[in-house]
Amino acid sequence: MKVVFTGWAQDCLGQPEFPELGLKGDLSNGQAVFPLGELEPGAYTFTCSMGVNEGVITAE
Ligand SMILES: [Cu+2]
Repeated sequence: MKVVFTGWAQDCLGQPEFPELGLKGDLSNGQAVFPLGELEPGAYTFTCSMGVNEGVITAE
């Protein structure tokens, strides 16, 4: 499984990460690919690099 963020964002928003999974991305090329492997079912938070803005994906 992978998650792909596309677009461009400034400053910390351009460096999304999944802190629980230890994964950091970079949108400077307009795309950040997160190879998530096989996740246990559950909710996983992603944040900006400052950990302020956040969202959640759910693995089922
Ligand atoms: Cu931020």
